[in-house]
Amino acid sequence: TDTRALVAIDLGAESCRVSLLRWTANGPQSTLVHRFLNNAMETSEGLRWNLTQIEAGLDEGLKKCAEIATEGIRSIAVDGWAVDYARLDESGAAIGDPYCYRDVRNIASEGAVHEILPASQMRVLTAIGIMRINTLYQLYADKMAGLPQTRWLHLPEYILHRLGGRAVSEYTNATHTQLIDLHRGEWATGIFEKLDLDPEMASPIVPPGTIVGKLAGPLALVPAFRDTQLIAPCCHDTASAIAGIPDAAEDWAYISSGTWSLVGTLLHEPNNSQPARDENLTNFGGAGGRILFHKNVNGMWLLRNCLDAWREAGRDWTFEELLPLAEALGRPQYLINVDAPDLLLPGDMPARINRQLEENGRPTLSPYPEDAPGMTALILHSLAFRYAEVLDAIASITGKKLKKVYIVGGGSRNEVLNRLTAQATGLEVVRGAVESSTLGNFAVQMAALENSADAQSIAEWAATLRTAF
Ligand code: LRH
Repeated sequence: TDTRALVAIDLGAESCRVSLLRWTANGPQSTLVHRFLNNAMETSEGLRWNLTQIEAGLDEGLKKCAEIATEGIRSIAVDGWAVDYARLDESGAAIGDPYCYRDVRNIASEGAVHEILPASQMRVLTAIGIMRINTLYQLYADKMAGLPQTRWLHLPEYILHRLGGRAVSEYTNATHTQLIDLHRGEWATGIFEKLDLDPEMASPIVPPGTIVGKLAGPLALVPAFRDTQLIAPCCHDTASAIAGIPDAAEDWAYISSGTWSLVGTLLHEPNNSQPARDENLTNFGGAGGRILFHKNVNGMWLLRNCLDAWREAGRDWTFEELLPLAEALGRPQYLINVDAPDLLLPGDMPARINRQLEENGRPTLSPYPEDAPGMTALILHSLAFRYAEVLDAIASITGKKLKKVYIVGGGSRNEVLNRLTAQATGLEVVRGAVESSTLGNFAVQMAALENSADAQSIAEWAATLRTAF
């Protein structure tokens, strides 16, 4: 058997991670080899990701992996946040920095798209939830701005391509474009045509676990990287994170908790029923042919942006300090709507929250940052309440008798939120892996290399590798 190590790259909106899976005498071990911060930057040309910095960070991470794994590296796979993409020039290099899905340009493009193709019609066609962050609205925003309509690749697939892989659009990530026919698993060329977007600029769809090439370029000269395969895992980080939950039962829901909270359950078939459409629950592709049936709920984004605002106002609160203080305050009298569109935008979050309170005739929380525990309590209780609302809707729409909810991802470390979630939902909360996307990424790699990337092999590998974290 091949005992070389595996590398998983996980691109996050707050940080990017390069991890190594090695086979030791004590079983498989995953190590976080390199982590670097990420953040979209407000520029004169919109909210953008610094792609040069991301690529430099990954290069550094890969070099560190090669130094550690003297046994050699068998494969590399990349997952990351969905929807954002790089436009490519003739040579396959990115044209400029990619836009962030939170850029305000999508507000106008969403309106323009729906004038041509009404949201309700689009929803029936695609089974995908209508969200203005979806790739479709961004491609249309490019068009409205008169930007060149060149080939584009989502960021994980772009990284794989830059490392030497062929240009592909991995299926789980492709579903988040809102440009796919979920039933056929193919690009919905009709939608492209209606919106005068060129389907030829998208890349061929491949299933998770597809080997897309071999590492090429300068890194391939490093001895550990001889004959290293490049694999498209579930390139959508959330699909990877859910692939990292090895539970074959039907009685569980998930919350993939990071910048966003993805609140949902796995299905065997898409559910595009009227109630699912009314709730704007989305169907996305998952590992092994499963469907992620969920809703994007706000997440650590709210707290992260509050911490940033408080720091700028002179007080550098940490989560560790704030959480017990917030918990001690108990349930606030009023809650906020965590999914109000205004709270998805960057900027002074405490002010945005206060504005919402004010608009609803509630007393505001001031002055800050002194009132950070109060604001934190408000956010946590409001999130837990929203999770419960969404899970109730999911249970009634799917007819599932939910017993437990797995919480995976960085946000699962927030024990206060976990307790509030247990109270609000009445479900047993089970903590999964903090690095569940990386776990799912490795599981799909192993299934692809050793078996086939079907649901059962992926789940078996996820169970085997769970102990590596
Ligand atoms: C989480 C995530 C989520 C998407 C959003 C763009 O990182 O991929 O599933 O909706 O980012």
